[in-house]
This record gives sequence, structure tokens and C-alpha cells, in this order.
Amino acid sequence: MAATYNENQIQILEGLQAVRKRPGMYIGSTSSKGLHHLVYEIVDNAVDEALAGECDTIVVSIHPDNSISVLDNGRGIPVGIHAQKGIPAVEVVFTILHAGGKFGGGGYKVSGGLHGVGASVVNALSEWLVVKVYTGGKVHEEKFERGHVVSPLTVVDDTDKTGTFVHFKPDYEIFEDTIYDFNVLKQRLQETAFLTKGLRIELVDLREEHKHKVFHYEGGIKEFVSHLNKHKTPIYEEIFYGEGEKDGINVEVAFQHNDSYVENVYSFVNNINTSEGGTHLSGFRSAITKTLNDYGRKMNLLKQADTNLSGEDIREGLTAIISVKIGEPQFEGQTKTKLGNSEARGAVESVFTEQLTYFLEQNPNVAKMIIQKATMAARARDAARKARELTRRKSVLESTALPGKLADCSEKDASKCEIYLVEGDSAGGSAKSARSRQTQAILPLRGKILNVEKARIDRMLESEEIRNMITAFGAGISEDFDVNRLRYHKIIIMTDADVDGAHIRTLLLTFFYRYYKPLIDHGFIYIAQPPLYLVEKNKKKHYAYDDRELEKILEEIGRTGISRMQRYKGLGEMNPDQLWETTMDPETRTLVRVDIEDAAAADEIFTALMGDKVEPRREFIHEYAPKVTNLDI
Ligand code: TSJ
Repeated sequence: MAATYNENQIQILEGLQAVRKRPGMYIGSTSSKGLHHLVYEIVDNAVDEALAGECDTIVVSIHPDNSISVLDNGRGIPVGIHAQKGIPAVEVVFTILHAGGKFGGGGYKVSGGLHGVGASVVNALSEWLVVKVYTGGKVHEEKFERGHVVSPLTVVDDTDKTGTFVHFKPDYEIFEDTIYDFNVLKQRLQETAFLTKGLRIELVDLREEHKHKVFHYEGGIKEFVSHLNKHKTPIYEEIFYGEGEKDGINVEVAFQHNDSYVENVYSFVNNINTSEGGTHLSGFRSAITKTLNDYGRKMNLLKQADTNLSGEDIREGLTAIISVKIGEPQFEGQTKTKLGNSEARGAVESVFTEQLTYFLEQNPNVAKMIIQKATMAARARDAARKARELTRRKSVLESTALPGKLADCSEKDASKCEIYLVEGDSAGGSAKSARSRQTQAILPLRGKILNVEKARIDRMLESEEIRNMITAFGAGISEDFDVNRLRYHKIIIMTDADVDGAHIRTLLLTFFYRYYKPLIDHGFIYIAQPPLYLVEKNKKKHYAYDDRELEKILEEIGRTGISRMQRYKGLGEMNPDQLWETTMDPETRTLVRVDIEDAAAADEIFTALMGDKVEPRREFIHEYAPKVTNLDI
């Protein structure tokens, strides 16, 4: 039986009020990330319609007032009266928490990104929101303000089209950041398009620049792999692609090896990036290892005396996408991005093994290249193991195992210890005088550490800067890694606020991303935030960390009578007291914790800048040059 109108109103108000009171609980944060998350929540609903086979185009527009509209050509959200709630179904979608996906059956649901909430949350956090539903020959329109209905559902026009249009303006009383970043939306929407083959997603920027991008991939994740390898050199031409269904789980896999030494494998569940992996990823890993070893034995590519190729060796230089669609995904792990469903392991194993076996038989040259590369990787790994054993024995013999450049802290409890990785010896000197000796260690790093893209692990260990870091951290690396031996629970990258500093930061993040992922997963990696400006007035010092903050300070204290205004070019320009006060004092400093997405982005930028190919470098400069001055590459 339908609840009474009043009961429903109370429930709705309480629900939406809760969202406005604790927005972070529903969208992660009210920072730029949360602001962009609103768009994904809406778009994901339209993607569901595409997955149901009912829509093939989605247009996302950024308007001059930083409002967002999303239009699809699906069936249109149902406008009939909802049986239990007694209000139009479309109103239920926008006013009742967790109402998404309650009508219509069948198909998989994209569960709305990481936090899986939906349209009502976006509505609650929007200054205003307008929805137009094109269905049954009519255009139905409803309007809301901060979650409340201000204009009930009415027919406003006739139409021969079907679809849904949602236009909203985020409530800038709630969000700290108010400006949409075209590139951030572009990245995510392109990924969504890759994962939903055949779906066309357009992104239009109606602010000053009038930018327009179209993402449409008939090949789906096969084109995704091709895109990821665009800046690299594949070792064979064919890209593997397989798709199938088992136990109600849809499985898609695509891969291709390149000549680098790193693994680039991304897994998704219902279009959500599972950065912590899970059962689908482990199913993929065991299947690719077993299938290639079986094939190698059968075709005598592996000698009788050879041991089996390890998974790690087979994945050297591997770029792969694993995408599964599953009715009731269980997400686990620290960031709820690890798939727990045990049946997904078997589904991926079975679908992928069968199609990979067939593929290898059809493409024996590909099989040969993969096995050759893996055999070489195994040899290099062996050499590295021997080299490591040697350094370990050495460190037992030598009395001072820690690097000479390290100014260590006296505290032994790792959870209280921090290590600052500082660019250059002069800034390192300042940091050593500035630090709190008990808990803060300083390790100066010289120059451009090493291009890890082009180095296997054995070569990488030859770099003194890298060895110093590994020894100082104390937790080993790759197979030897043991987080319990880590000597510092905060590893802080402190570089100059210029292009060189950004470059070294990118190199370090890439190194951590590729060889120390668990440190990122544990949240142990941070970036220090040195100020960009010093403004002095009436003997009082004000520090600004970006241009916006500088403006704010100048507005507050007035622009006259400023005795000194300094733009810091490097950490070296600050005396130790200033460095302590602005950047290192745990009481007053700001640290930015690095998450896996930041690191993956660094990795991508890094590949574009450092890879062998010239073209991506040009594209990169073209794209980012206006934002960076003196880009000396
Ligand atoms: F949820 C939302 F408001 F955020 C939103 C939903 C935003 C956008 C841009 C699109 C959509 C949306 C929803 N597009 N298409 C749909 N489809 C349905 O809601 C729908 C239509 C018909 C049937 C049916 O069984 O006939 C079922 C559903 C779920």
C-alpha cells in the first residue's frame, strides 16, 4: 500500500538533509574530486541505459556558469506514478536516497562509481537541477533547488524523440572548488567509452574555449589497449581480445605486450576501476601464466629442463584490460576497490583460457614473442636476485648499512618516523638544519634520478639514488618487499615548485607506482607543499601556496605598504626557519597524500615525456604548455 504523502515528505527531507550535512560520506569529499564525482553519478545512470541496449549516445556539456548537463537518447526515466511512493518515478529517482536501479529488471548496473549513490545525492548537493524526460511524444520537466521540488513534473512540449536530459549546478556553498576541469572529465569519460563498446560519449566545453571531444570505440577494450600502448613499442601486432559469459558473469579481456619492462594491467567491474584488483584479476593472472606455460611445453618452446615461466615474467611489458560485468559485485579492501566474488575467478579463468589457447594456436608468432620475452625477464630477475643477495651480505658485514647522505632520525618506532626526499644538496642542507631530529630524516637526491621506464630492475639497482632510497626505507623491493620492515610511515617528496621539481616528483611517483605500489596503497607517500610566495607587511610574514591564495592575502591585508614580496624559485631560497615554519612543521604544514590515481597519472605523463617516441611528447607539450612556463623539454 502506498505510504501517505506526509510520511514520504518527512523521509525525503531527512534523507537529503543528511546528504547536505555530511556530503563527504556520500561523494568522498567536497574538493575538486567530489565536484567531478557529481558528473560521474549522473553519467553512470545514462551508461546503464546503454548497457541495457537502449541508448547509444551521451552528450556531456560544461556550461559557462560551471553547471553540467547530461543528455542521452534512451527510453527516458519513467514518469508514471510510483506504486509505493505515490509520486512520479522520476521524482523518486531525484529525491529518495539509493533509489537508483529499482525499476526495470535484467541487465547489469553500473553502481555509480566508488560510492554508489546516485541522482538524489547530486540533487541534494545542487543549487538547482532540471530534469527533462522525452517519452511518449511529450517532454516532461521537473525542477529542484537544493533537493526540494520547486516545480512539479509537467508536460512542457511535444516531441518525437526519447531520452533524458539532466542539468545541474553544484551548490558552491558546499564545494570548495567551483571550476570543472575539462581534462579530468575527458579522462574519465574516455575510459567509460572504452569500457562500453559502441557507446558514443561527447564532451562539450561551452566556456571560453569551445572544446569538443567525441569518444566512440567499436572495438571497446581492444582499442583501450591500443590507446595505452600508443606511446610504446608493441612486440607483436595483434591485440588479443576475448569475450564470453559464465555463471551469469560477462568477461572481456584484451592485451598486448610492449618492449618495456613494466606491467600495465587495469581491471574493472561494472565499469568501476578496481585498483586493488581482486578475484577477476587473479583469475586472469593464473590463466595467462598456465596457458602460456602449457603452450610453451607442448610446442617445445620451453626446454624439458627449464622451470616454468613465472607470472611476473610473463607480465613484463604487458598492457591488459580485464572487464567483468556482474549482478551483485562485492567490493572489499581499504578503498572498496577489490572484487571479492569468488565465482568471478573461475569465470575469468574459464572464458580467458579457452580463447587464449585458440588465439595462441592461430598466432604462433605471438606466442613465441611472449615466451621469448618472459624467458629474458626470468634471466634478468635471476641476475637481480644475485645482485641483491650480494648487497644484503655486504650490509651485514659493513657497520654502517645506511646511506652516507641520509640524516636519519633518532626515533625507532616507524609509525612516528618521516623521511623527506629532498631535491638537491643545498635544499637538503636547509632541510637538515630545519628538521626535528627525533622524527624527521632527510635524504637529499641528486639530479634526475633514473629513467625507470627504460631500465629493468637489475639496471635500476645500479643507480645510487635508487639504492639509497631502498636502503633507507629498509623494506626491500619487489619479491623481498616487506612492509613490516619499513622504517618510516611517512615518505615525503619535497621538490621545488618549478618545472624541474615537477619532473623529479613525476620520476619519484613513477618509481613508487611501478616498484613500490604497496607504499601507495598503505597511504605512506606524501607530497610536501612549500609556499610559492612570501608577502611581508608591518614585520608580519604571510605565505601563499598558490596564486589564488596570494590574491586572497593581498585583499585581506591591502596592497599598500608591502615591504617585501618574494616568489620562491626553489627550496634553497628559504632559510631553515622559513622552511620549517612553512613546509616541515607537523603542526602547521600541509601534506598531500598520494593515492593510486595520482601515481597512475604521473606514470602516464612520465611515459609521454620520457618514452622513445617523439610524437607523444609534442602532443603533451601542446596540451599542457599553457599551464607551465619555461617547460624545458
Ligand atoms: F538518474 C539520472 F537521473 F541521473 C539519470 C538517468 C540521468 C541521465 C542523464 C539519464 C538517466 C536515464 C535513465 N537514462 N535512461 C534511463 N532509463 C530509465 O530510467 C529506464 C527507462 C525505462 C525502463 C523500463 O523498464 O521501461 C527502465 C529504466 C530504468
